[in-house]
Amino acid sequence: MNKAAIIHTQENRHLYLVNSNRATVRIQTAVGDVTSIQLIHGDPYDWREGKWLSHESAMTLIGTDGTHDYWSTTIHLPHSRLRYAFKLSSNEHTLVFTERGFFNEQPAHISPYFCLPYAHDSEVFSPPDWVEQTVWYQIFPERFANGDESLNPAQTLPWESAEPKPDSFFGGDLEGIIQNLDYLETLGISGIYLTPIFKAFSNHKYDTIDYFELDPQFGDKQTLKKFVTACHERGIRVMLDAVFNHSGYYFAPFQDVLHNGASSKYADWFHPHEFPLNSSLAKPNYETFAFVGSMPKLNTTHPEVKNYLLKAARYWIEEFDIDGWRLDVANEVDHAFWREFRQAVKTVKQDVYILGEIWHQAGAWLQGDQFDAVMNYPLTDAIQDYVLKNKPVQEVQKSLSRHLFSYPHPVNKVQFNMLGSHDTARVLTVSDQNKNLVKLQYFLLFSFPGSPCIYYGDEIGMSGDNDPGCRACMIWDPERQDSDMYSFLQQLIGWKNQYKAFGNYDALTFYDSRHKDVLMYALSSSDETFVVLVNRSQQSAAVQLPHSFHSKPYKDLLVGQSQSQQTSSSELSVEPEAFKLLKF
Ligand code: ARE
Repeated sequence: MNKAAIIHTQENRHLYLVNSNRATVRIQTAVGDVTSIQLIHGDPYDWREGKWLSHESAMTLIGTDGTHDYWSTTIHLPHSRLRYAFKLSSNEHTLVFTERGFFNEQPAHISPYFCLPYAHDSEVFSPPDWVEQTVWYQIFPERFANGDESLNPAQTLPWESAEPKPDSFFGGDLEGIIQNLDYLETLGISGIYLTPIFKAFSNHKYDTIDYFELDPQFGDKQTLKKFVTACHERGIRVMLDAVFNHSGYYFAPFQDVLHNGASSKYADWFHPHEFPLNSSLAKPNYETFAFVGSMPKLNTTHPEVKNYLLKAARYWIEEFDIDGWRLDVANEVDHAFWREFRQAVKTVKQDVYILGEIWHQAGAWLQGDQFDAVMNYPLTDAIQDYVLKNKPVQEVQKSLSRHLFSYPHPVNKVQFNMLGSHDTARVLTVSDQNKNLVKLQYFLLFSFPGSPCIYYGDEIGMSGDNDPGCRACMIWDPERQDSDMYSFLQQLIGWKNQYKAFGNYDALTFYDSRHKDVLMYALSSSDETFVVLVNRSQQSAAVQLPHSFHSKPYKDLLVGQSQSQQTSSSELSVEPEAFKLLKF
């Protein structure tokens, strides 16, 4: 048995509370090395049965990432306390794995056993319950719709009159979004994420001038209240973008430090390297975002900065009833700040969604004390590895498993899943204008657990290279909108709303399709199971259903609801660049 490959930590990817009396325990073993695992467990003080830790629960092999097999079981905690160990069996022998190493027999003394001391309600990962069923729509406000020309900044260009540049203005505003809420409601989305709308210098507003004022080009606070109310009346949640890692150059406290240097009362609000601060922007002698002189990094460990930003975080919830905060450059702000941030905003609105912008593995922020979710770019990469980069199907399945099993399932169920954003090229562009492959990617996105997001304009077939190309004006001319893509995304949203196992399953199982281009997996929840077959190739693909589904009736959801129950012949053909969604 490969002991070195046996991994169990006290991190929530291996041990988490499902609720105050159920816990999920996971362990990793070298692929193919272990044939069965029994979790030995019990209450550390329960000697009443003459022996303690007297329970054994079989663990289920839930997947593999090619290096490790992943095992899991969920157990009842009658008294909220838990000590446990793993009895691992391979073809040669059985070992008991504990916090203090391996034993040939179950240890007689309690101390080697792993320990979950006490299951507190407050330590159950508890994201807002509305998120897992939410379908988001991301809007870059400057480019969605110009609803009030009187607000146009001086240099505003006519709508769609030019390719966007880093300093272009086209006059998008809140009124323009309000005027198009019918369009969004018809699409079926139930959440809108706006990139920053507070007073700032640029067209992207990530260089904040005032954290308590709207940017005048987007409208006034009355308009924001009207927007949020109109969204809520339609069952649409609203998430704003908080830029707390840095301010803008014209943020008054930074200007004060520029002019008064070390004697400024705001000197410690930032991270100066020396005084006077260099105002040339070219070579900032102070910490910034990404060496960008116009984005001085805020000292979020300073009490005054923390109080100022937390006051802003509460303000937009208290005054405008927003439903979520997307946190910019979240990984470069200290954890202590985010823990206080969570306390502050959840006190004001218990079910506010806290979404961190983190492009890498973010377990350290998702232990329940900071974020509810992160922007799930690693899932985007895995989907595009399969659909666009022709990565071997088995490798894709392994990387998807590695990613999904790096978080507790309750975290996966509320992750913010997207195929692109205002920071990436658009999905139709990276797919070389192949609409079928865009559909496959959006289908995969919606089928995985989490809260999917449509980037504005993707639903009508907009293209665009990376920033600033992906921020073009929304196309409102119906003649130039791809109504087929719009209908397809409506269908995906419909399936997510109708079927619990589509997008928020209890278990996902990958199967070997034995076809180099077909990804095959099952999604199951308590009352329904889907088998998904995706064919990325330009040729039809003949595949066998997994053996456990042979001769079971199913409904092919693409063929239409009227389809009678089909007896599942074990052989199926998947059309080129298409998918099958079979409901068993
Ligand atoms: C401008 C130009 C860009 C230029 C950039 C750097 O437009 O072409 O590359 O300057 O000089 C905002 C604006 C951008 C602007 C930027 C700087 O929206 O248009 O870019 O300010 O002035 C990393 C960070 C991530 C960050 C991205 C951009 O980790 O947090 O870089 N995203 C947020 C926002 C942005 C915003 C800012 C931060 C600044 O979403 O819109 O930019 O407030 C890999 C890495 C990631 C990296 C990612 C993208 O995947 O893993 O860490 O993200 O690439 O580069």
